[in-house]
Amino acid sequence: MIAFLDYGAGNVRSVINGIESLGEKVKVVETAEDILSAERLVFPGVGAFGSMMQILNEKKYVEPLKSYLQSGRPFLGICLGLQALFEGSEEAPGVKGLGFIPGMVRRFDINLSVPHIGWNGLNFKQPSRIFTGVGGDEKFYFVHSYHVVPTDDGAVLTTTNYEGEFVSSIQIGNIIATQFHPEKSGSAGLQILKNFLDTSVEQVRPVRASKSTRLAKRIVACLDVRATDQGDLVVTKGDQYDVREKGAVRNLGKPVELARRYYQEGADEITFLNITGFRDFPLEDIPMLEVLRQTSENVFVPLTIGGGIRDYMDKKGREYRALEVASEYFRSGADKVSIGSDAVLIVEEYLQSGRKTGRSSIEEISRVYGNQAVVISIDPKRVYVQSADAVRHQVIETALPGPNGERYCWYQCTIKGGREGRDLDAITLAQVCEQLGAGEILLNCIDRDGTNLGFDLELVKAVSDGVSIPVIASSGAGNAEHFYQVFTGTEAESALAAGIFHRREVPIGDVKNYLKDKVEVRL
Ligand code: 1PR
Repeated sequence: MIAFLDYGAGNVRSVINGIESLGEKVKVVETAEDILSAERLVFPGVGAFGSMMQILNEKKYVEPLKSYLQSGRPFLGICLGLQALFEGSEEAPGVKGLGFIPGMVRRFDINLSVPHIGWNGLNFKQPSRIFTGVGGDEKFYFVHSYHVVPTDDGAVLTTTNYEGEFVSSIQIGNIIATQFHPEKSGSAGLQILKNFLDTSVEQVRPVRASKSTRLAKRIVACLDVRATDQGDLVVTKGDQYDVREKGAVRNLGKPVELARRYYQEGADEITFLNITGFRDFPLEDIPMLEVLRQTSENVFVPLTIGGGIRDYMDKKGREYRALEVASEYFRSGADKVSIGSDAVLIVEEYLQSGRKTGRSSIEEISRVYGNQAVVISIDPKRVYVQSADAVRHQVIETALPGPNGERYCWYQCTIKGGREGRDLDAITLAQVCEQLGAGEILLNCIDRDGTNLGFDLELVKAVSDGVSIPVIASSGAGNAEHFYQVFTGTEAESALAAGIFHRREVPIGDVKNYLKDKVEVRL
């Protein structure tokens, strides 16, 4: 039996699913005694250092945890579960960590996008039993803005390169902790979990082919989900957001099955967009929560869910915070939530008042679960103008002239699934959302959606040059070359497709094989 410390953090369900998929049973810690009497303890954490330590103190888990660590029994910390072992963090000045390892947690101070999100490799610094069966060139999934800095290297198990070199895991006897998420790192991650669970496996030190590690460009599979007129929840796909064919909602398959297929085909992430979420009450949208729960049982790559995340009042007049909706999605297996229409309204209000309320969905969810857990889904469309100062929005000069030869355009934001245009441009939206705490931009394009004409490179370039958080290019992918163009022509860290995957026109494997000698990808 594995003792499992769930302090109410984000997506711990996937760690439990990972352990149970390996045939082990988990007992969730409920008392300090459960920690003290544990034989093996797993401590995963997603979110913010400050709120984690606050909860551990409130639950009086700090001293039992320190005693357990001193006992030298098997311990696996994941992400914040690693950072908690240190003395403190720049993320929460003055808040004490467990202090089991001398050193601090520091924010990345680099020119690359922060958070560090995606698949990166490991430089192996000492042998460990968690590496049995690990070849050395595998990539593992990271999602964090802070990294540990031990005062001496004795505890360092692996490092990873991201501009500089940072510590990506530690080992002191049976105490092992990783910054990366084994439960979200596909079969390589499950191997690490399996090794931790089996204390009899031997210590090995894999040898890496290349000198340093590199962050891979991510290929994301997107499932636009909605109910048919008969009420069945299906994956659909729009042509410029129009999902109807001969009046009926296009039905391209069942969400859980398609997500499983894309996992097996090598998708680096899977995104579910509940495209009629703006109409529904997400917490009453049981089918969508069920899709997430079922998917996370056997899909071990990151899951993002979007659609309808906002504060709302239900039929009985009961008020719900977006944070409650997000928490339910995280507990159901999501790693990130995507906010669409609500983000546009929040930014409009911010630009009007010029001040942060601290109560917007972006601010509240990122404060509790960390920036990296909040994605902003943008649904823009091109508006051509005669000159760069024709409108008060951020305008670009375009190489694709308008219907009347216009050489300038801006990207108008929309809400409610492209149904309502707003007086706001996509670049400004992305920049303000970053200031409010968002960790990633999902940049769709209504003009290119479902066209197979390729990504709108000018849009992706304009937005990815304008923010320092990662950008996912989306809409219009028709072949593998389009991915090459967006990864070499813009700063986008990821690229998403839907139609070509649903219609089996270009399998994910073909995209990766095409890219593999050109840009860094996870194979
Ligand atoms: O506004 O917070 O309720 O969220 C609603 C979410 O649903 C938003 O993220 C919005 O992007 C999405 N959405 C709403 N309506 C539609 C629609 O299609 N009618 N789909 C929609 C957005 C865009 C991509 C699509 C790519 C790739 N779909 O996600 O998958 O364009 O497609 P392609 O590769 O086939 O070109 P809220």
